[in-house]
Amino acid sequence: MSRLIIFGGGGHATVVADLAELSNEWSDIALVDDAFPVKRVVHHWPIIGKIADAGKLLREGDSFFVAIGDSKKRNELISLNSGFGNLAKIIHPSAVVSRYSVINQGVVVMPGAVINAGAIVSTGAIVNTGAIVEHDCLIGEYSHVCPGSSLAGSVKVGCHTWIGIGTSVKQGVTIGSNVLIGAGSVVIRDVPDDWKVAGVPARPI
Ligand code: JB2
Repeated sequence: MSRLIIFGGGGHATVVADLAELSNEWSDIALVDDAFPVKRVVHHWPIIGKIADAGKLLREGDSFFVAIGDSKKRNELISLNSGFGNLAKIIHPSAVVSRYSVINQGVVVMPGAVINAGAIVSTGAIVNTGAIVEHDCLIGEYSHVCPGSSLAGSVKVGCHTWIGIGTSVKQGVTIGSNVLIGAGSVVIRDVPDDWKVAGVPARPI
């Protein structure tokens, strides 16, 4: 079993460390965060250095995971550190993940999420608590499906897109990259890159 170093010390890192501990896949779990050395512990997990020092702290065989909600930062840190350690993926034991789906490295799948057959979740994406990713969906790199959101079959989501909490997306809809979908939206039409939409049905804001 290898050591897991989690980047970040905020809410997301706490949840990810908890999940990683439950999985029993790693011998030790430690964090790196810019709050070091002022802050040295999150619950019982030690903070062992700053994020910029991670390259020096990662030893051969270590795994790492970037647990920072900001997708651009997550992207930057995964790219910077992939030469130093093995990028992990973390799946909560209560998530239902089809053996016919593909979950890439750097992805976290939170408690109670469902990912059905044929779905692809790309590097660095977050499938948050209780989210549903139906058959043949594609979640692009570093996108975030927030808690309780439901994507019906064959929905395509680009990269760095944020699907706000409790959103529903109709079957077959394509959502672009760098899109923000407001909380509680119902998306029934395609959404181009860089748009911000919200409401029922979702409209540009
Ligand atoms: O450039 C940076 C950065 N560098 C280090 N931008 C941001 N936003 N954060 C950075 N950090 C570290 O990430 C900070 O030192 C801090 O420890 C952590 C951000 O913590 P925070 O609690 O603000 O957010 P989060 O990323 O843990 O959680 C966000 O994303 C989750 C997915 C929140 O929106 C959560 O509510 C959400 N569940």
